[in-house]
Amino acid sequence: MTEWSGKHAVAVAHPNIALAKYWGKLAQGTNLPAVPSLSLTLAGMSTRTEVRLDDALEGDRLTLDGHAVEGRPLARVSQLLDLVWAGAGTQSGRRPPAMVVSTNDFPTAGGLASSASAFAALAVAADGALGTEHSVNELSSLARAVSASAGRSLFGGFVELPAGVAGEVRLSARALAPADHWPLRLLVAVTAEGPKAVGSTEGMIHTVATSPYFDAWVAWAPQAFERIRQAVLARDLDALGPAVEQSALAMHATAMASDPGLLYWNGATLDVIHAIRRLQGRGLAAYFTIDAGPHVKVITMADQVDVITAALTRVPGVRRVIATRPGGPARLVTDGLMPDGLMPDGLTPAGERG
Ligand code: 2P0
Repeated sequence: MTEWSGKHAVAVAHPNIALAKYWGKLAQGTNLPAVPSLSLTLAGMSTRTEVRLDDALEGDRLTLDGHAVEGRPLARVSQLLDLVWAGAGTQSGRRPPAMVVSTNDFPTAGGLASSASAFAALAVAADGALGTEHSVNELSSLARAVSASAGRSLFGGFVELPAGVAGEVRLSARALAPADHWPLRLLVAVTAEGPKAVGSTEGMIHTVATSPYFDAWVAWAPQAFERIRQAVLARDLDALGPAVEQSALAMHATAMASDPGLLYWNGATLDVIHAIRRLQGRGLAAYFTIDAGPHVKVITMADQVDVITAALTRVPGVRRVIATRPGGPARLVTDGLMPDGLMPDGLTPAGERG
């Protein structure tokens, strides 16, 4: 066994759902968002990723939900491993190849923010295995450079990611308020299985290049972000809900106006929106948001979860409803994959060795 072989770490991270949406990148720089975004990290869904270094490998390997994966997903994994290695500044020589094994307990690549939790978990596990000892802000910036929303999943609770400035290299998300700041509930109405047709990265590039509304979106997004930020700080759901819906609809309107138009919704997506509007008409506090996929996420309070879940379940085309709540940061875990027989479910915060 050579110097690196056998070194490993396992991390868990949660997806996040943007309340104020990110859509579009600056032309220059390392994956810098054109607009500020604000998200909620979700308990109840998670990605678990092991990074195991192996000098005997010819290159990195990736297994996702039990299947070997190559091509672009593997290239992005290698990109983040390289960034974690190089970013430490103290490493010399070639980065050791890694076996990366990742599992999601929710649908992958279907508009449920799987890239966010995937690259957040990978950043933490890579840092643990390579012994690079990055700060959480550095890991957020490195993950952001590969997938912007992943920069937000390094943190728990309510998280903000500023817009980038052309040419800057480091841009990390930051915690706005912890998970226990506000016990919101977020219900995911799953309206399809399988991956979406157009990935977020491609969709954004296409929108920036062809949508006549893109400049208006970039000009408007900061004020929407600020409205949402203030509503979160004030725990004011009556103010938050309409602003969240408008952010999502403005993002989708911008994407739909592309040439050819980008349409992430299916029929059930629209049926759920109308169902939510009817619930609002009955005085219930439930508000929708939609990402780059057909599922609808509904923000509400704990005491309304049962009635809203029942209403969502009655909408034809809704396959199931996943209940989530504000969750914690990406972190190292010690569990059954470790060969040395060390035990189940010890949790340590990001930054500590597992
Ligand atoms: C968001 N989305 O703010 C928005 C809303 C989807 C819709 O961030 O190209 O996978 O990897 O930086 O982070 C999804 O985009 O895109 C996303 P890249 P990412 O949550």
